[in-house]
Amino acid sequence: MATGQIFSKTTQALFYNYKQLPIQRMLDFDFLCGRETPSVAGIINPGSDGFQKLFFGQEEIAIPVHPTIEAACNAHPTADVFINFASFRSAAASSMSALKQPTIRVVAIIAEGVPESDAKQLISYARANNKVIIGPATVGGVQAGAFKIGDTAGTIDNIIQCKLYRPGSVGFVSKSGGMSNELYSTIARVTDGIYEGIAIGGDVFPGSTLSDHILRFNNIPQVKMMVVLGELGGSDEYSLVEALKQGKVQKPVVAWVSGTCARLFKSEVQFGHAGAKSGGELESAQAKNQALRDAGAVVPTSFEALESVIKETFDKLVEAGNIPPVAEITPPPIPEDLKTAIKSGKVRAPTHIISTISDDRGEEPCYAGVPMSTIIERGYGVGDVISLLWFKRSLPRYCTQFIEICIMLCADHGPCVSGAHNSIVTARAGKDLVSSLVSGLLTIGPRFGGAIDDAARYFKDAYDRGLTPYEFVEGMKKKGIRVPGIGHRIKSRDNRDKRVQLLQKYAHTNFPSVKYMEYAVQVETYTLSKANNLVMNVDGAIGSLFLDLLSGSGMFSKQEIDEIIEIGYLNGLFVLARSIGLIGHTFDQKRLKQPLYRHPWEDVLYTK
Ligand code: Q5B
Repeated sequence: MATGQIFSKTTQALFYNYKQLPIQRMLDFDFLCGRETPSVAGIINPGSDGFQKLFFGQEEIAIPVHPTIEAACNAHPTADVFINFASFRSAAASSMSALKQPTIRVVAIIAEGVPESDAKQLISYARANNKVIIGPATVGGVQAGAFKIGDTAGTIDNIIQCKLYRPGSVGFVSKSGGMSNELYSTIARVTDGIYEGIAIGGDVFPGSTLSDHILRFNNIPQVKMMVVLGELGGSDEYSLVEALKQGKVQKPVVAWVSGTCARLFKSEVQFGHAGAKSGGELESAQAKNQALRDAGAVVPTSFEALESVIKETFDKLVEAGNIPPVAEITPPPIPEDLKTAIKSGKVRAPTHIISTISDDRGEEPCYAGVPMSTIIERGYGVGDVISLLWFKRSLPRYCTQFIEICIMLCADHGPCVSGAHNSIVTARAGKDLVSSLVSGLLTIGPRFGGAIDDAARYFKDAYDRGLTPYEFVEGMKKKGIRVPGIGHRIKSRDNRDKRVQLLQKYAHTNFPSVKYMEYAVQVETYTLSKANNLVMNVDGAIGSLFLDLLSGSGMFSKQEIDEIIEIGYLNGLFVLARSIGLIGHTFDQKRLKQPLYRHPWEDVLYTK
């Protein structure tokens, strides 16, 4: 066990298990104290490495993350404190591993419930190797103005109120972490504040004892008096009694052992800590308080009187000229996190994204303002969902059914089309679903499946300008543009595309007007007079019929229709539909365990 100071303003720690809040609190404390270097040198997150971004004042810093304790110690040989936020299951093993590192001097174990046999092994190893353990079951400790372990002393507001950003003259040690917060506040009220405060933890076998720290404080010149807060149960306080009796402690010690109320209970009482239970008479708070009083400690008559005896003891030291006045400093303000500041209405910040189609923040997600439950209760289909998310309105059933028919008819067109072929080849190359799907989708474009928007654009323009099919087609030819929506590799006048016929039939029956589609049919009649395969294809049918849907439904203004055509919504129908087939082809190949595809030589014309 160290005999003097264990922390300083340059102490750096390794933090085991990534916990954002306590690390950020340590760094905020550093900034408050005017430290030049962050007190956390590295983080150990078993199995992962990289960096974690945190704030050091206003600056964002990247703290290295290491996969093992050894790696962290090698990377940060001057970091000699190990702050262990492991669970009780792994705290002992990781603490032992840290104690065995030559660079580690102090190990703080936060977990509660570390098995006592493990704790004993850790303690005996630490004592034999002159290392300090704080905990288990502790919040840690603090050297005011220098270094703080994890969550010790709570929020920044509390730290400022307790003046922990600059050193005072009082060494404080307690068992309880929660009560240490209380006492930091009390001590700040009636003295010049804490020099160092340690919570040893409430276990039966603490890694370091109350007397270990009192003896240490005795050797630290800046500590002028000590305050001890013990509790009933165990015999730790008696080693302090012995030290006092043997004259090993020369500075005034104010002490209180809590748990005097245990006598009011008829049976044995166990308080919050594993070690805090009423045992034999000697373990009672009363007996320990009396023993400490007899040994020379200043012991009040009740916990309520503790504050006044701390004040009296401190005032005497001041009067005797033993404590020079502490220079008061104003700590720098810690910049508030944006989230917190926004929440409290102190600041406003521009958003980076604007979204109008869905909202997942409420009790249930909404599509264009329609809650999920309504979508289900009303028996909406995929067409309704598309109409909400793409067109931001509920379209009449005949429209959403048309959308669904488009999706169903375009879901697949066999393994030989460009998209399916790509997905098949990709799946056979051993790639995953998303890669196979995407490689198929990437073939969708002006020739394959992606001619719907252009078909709608050109048909609308030609129809609205009153062009005859002849003027339109020949005009396109002059410009060297193939009429989108016309022509097919295998479909022809005598082998019509059934999908086109089905769509036309549906529209004839359900749409109030099919003027654009009829115009497209006239264009087809003309193109068929040129070549047998210049039939209206599925892209042309959907493109022209969607124009009829948009203009005939009465749900869209002229400006909205122009915008939909301009932006190009309609290829989305083919992309969405064909994804179903491409995923199917990918699964099919994987199910059939097909080997790597290699195109046959015989099928390639090798030429110069
Ligand atoms: N010519 C589709 O061409 C295809 C012409 C034309 C005027 C035209 C072609 C085309 C417009 C784009 C379009 C969607 C490339 C098609 C789809 C989904 C699919 C696919 C599947 C599925 C076929 C021969 C002669 C040439 C050309 C002329 C051809 N098209 N003239 N307007 N539109 N269409 N794409 O058969 O004088 O000899 O030079 O680009 O709408 O993708 O099932 O496979 O569900 O998966 O290769 O249905 O029509 O004809 O290129 O040999 O041309 O006809 O200028 O004239 P082909 P080519 P010339 S549906």
